[in-house]
Amino acid sequence: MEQSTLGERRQPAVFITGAGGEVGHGLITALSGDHRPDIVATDLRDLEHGLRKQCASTYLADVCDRDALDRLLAMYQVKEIYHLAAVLSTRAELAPEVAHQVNVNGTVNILQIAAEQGRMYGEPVKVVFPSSIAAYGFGSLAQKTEAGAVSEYEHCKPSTMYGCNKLYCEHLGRYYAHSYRQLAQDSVQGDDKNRGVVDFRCVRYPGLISAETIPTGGTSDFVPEMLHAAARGEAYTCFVREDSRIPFMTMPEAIDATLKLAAAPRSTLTQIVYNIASFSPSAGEVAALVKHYFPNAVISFEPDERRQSIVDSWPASLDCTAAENDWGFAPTHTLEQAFEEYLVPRITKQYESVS
Ligand code: AKB
Repeated sequence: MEQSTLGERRQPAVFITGAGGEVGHGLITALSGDHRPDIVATDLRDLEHGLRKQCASTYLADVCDRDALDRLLAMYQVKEIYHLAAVLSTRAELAPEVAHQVNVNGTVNILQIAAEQGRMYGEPVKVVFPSSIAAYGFGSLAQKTEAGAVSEYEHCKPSTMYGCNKLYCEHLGRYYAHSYRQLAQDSVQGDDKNRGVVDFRCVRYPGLISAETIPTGGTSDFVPEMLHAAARGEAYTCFVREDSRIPFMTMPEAIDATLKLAAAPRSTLTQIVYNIASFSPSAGEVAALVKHYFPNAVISFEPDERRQSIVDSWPASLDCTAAENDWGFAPTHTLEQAFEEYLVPRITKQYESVS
């Protein structure tokens, strides 16, 4: 059967892996608007009902199981993939080889599927990939402080398995976008900005703060954990020093930026990887704001030296000029605005509704 005929018989779809996670939670809601292809969502565990009903189909699937992914996607013409499935930095240090399996082999599976579908339909499949500030690595706090705001290609010497995984997958995505099977007779090369079989795009997420969900397994979790604990009236012991400083943004800003990159004409993109962030507070500055809004909050600081060293290896702030110039990235909030306009109103409402 002609490939094009085969293609016409399949349902166009947007495929999301790791859909039940924090980013997936916000992305599904943002994507499930009108005039969008059906959402096909997968995760290792069932999605909560509110997310499931926004998807055309949801499946339990492991991104490391290529056969399962092939069977699952055989019914769809995949137009876009948001590959969110990952083992984050802290959890990855407890099981580094498992993290490599999920973070790298899982991503290879997704890129291969995208390449095969891109060849089948004669148009590149868009793969949107969340990398991380974990892709950076500083050898000392002095080096981190001296570097200030870093661009995408400086100081990329990660000290965590998660950071190594994310940096390698950035390079893999560039390969699939521009050099895939470059010596094969039938290869479809990506020229400067078009064609090829995979249209790979990547944002490096900073720490993310959501009013709706609490992260698990990350090393930047101290900020959302601190805020949610205060909103629940629980004491919080912060695992990093008060002066610890890394870039953050709110989850809505991260989702908006991700979709803005996804929607950008490929011809306007001068890079594969883009930094995004909104503010770079210290843990102490966040604690002061939390106490301003939750005066009864009890926050103490007991640094965990090993998790502290991970945070100290990450940049204090990011240079987001490339994202601003290429596809119009712009932060929505300062830290203070984020608390006043989004975090405190939504988190208060959320915990009032459950109390
Ligand atoms: C983590 O802490 O591992 C993640 C990240 C910064 O990518 N939230």
